[in-house]
Amino acid sequence: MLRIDIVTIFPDYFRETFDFGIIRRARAAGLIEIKAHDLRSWTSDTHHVVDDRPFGGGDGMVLKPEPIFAAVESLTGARRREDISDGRRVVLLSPQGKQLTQAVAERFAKSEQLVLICGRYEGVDERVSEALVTDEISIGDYVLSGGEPAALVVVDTVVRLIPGALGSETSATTESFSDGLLDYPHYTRPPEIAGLKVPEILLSGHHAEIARWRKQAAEEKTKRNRPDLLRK
Ligand code: 9D3
Repeated sequence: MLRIDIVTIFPDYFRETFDFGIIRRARAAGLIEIKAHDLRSWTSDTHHVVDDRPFGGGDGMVLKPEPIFAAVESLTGARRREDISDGRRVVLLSPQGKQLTQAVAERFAKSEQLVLICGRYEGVDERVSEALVTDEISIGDYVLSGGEPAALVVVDTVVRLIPGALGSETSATTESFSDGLLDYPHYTRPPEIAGLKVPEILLSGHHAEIARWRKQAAEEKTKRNRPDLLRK
């Protein structure tokens, strides 16, 4: 059983998503428990303030450390990274993080608890990343307005790796990225649309030739769209 706790100032952002697709299936099968928590519930002032002005000046606001430390303590029992037991991960979603990869997701999928902290505003007080989180993760080189969409991406990639979560679909380990190439092109009926035909070979029933065609098509597509994958 994997327990996922998301710490956010927008818990409602996640509400519907837990009731669809892979997350719903994994919850129903008892494989995961997932909850979005309001960071403001760990404030102690009457106005539930979670942000403050940056020391040293500059634009925008910074997420205060105290509510985040309190959230992690109540969710994990730990006040600092070194007290977080093996099997628990406290993940800060931030543009300054290491990029999420399939290998990172595979490690996360083996844990018993994932606490996902969603950054907001200009950033999060650096002491959170220095002393509390086990992993600081970005989902890629583009600008989001906060960590919430990134947390959803992490949850989706991780949950589908849990044995049983994919149901009848093919096993997660035999899929795209495991051989370092993009997937081969897929076709279904009809055999022709708008003058566009399905490659003849796929209708032939020659399984060995089909496999060879798919390998080559995957390589061509990878070269065109993701040459970086071939250089590694
Ligand atoms: C445009 C403002 N930026 C430069 C001054 C800094 C900035 C602060 C906060 C940029 C983005 C964000 C909010 N983003 C995230 O919290 C975030 C994120 C992302 O933006 N891209 C990829 N992965 C992630 S994970 C969290």
